[in-house]
Amino acid sequence: MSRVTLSRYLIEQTRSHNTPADLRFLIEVVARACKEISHAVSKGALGGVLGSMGTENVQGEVQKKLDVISNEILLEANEWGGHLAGMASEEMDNAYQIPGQYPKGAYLLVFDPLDGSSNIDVNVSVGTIFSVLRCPDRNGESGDLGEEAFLQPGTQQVAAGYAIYGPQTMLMLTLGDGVMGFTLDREMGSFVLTHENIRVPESTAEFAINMSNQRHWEAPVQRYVSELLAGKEGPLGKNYNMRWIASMVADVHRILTRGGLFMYPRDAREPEKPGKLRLMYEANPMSMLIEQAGGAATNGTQRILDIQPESLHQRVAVFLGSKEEVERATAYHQG
Ligand code: P6P
Repeated sequence: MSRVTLSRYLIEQTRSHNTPADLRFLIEVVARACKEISHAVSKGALGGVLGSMGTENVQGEVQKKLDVISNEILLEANEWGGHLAGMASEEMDNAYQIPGQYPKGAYLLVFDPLDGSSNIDVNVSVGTIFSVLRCPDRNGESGDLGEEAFLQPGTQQVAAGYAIYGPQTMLMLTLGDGVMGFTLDREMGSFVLTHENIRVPESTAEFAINMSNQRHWEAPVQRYVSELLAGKEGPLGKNYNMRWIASMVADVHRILTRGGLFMYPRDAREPEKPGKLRLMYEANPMSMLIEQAGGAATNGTQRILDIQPESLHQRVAVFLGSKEEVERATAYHQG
């Protein structure tokens, strides 16, 4: 069978599921931007782009040169096409306004341009995470797009995905009709469909958490992780393996590929924060992908996609992956 490129997949989705042409165009533009980011990331030290900018983003995190470069690539690729009403990014305090000389469109694009960037200098997989929302009807308003237009629960996403820059560059995508994986053919410059209708196994024997934070966790997480570590002799009656890459895209990609449970719980280090990861451009897109692949995603007490955002950069606790373990970890929070 001839290879199905991303473009062909999107055209066929349009025919079978009436995917709007400007959504198809949006995905194509984001994919092209991810190819450019992949190219910049792969240069490493040869590209003079490793290391930090000496600045901090709105999260108070040190900005890597590639964080800023990746952010600019996505903005420049998307601002002129007429498919977006605005953009928001981990790297920018406020919503990005489409410049006046360009037409505006129906969608909002929210992204983490380079997730896991602390791993770049040590050559570990990183990625770009993106989420697509419809822009609410502006009732003829013409001024700047306010943050409130973006504050929609994850159930409102019309598309979500990530690119992972690893041994292969892959694009994982859902338009709400399952999860598809595309591998970048660098010779042709095309993303080629290599993984159709990805499914997360319902059960797993592998979990991912940063164990160094154990003393800071709340009681339900302490109990649950101790049971995982107790293995066959413990209440769960089986041995578990552990992975922690400290790059959400890489950890989630493993879970989409072979199952598992990813956890970043809230902890006592910053009790005023509900977690470390960001809702709008990390947890929501990843949760849509995981649910579309048959998995589950909660913040310990509720489905992540149901959370009504209150601010653009708000954080959230994350338990996502194989349904059986997400449900168990969540049940322990019910007391
Ligand atoms: P820690 C990367 O900075 C990130 O946002 C996620 O990609 C990753 O899962 C997490 O933080 C790692 O956090 O505290 O283990 O360094």
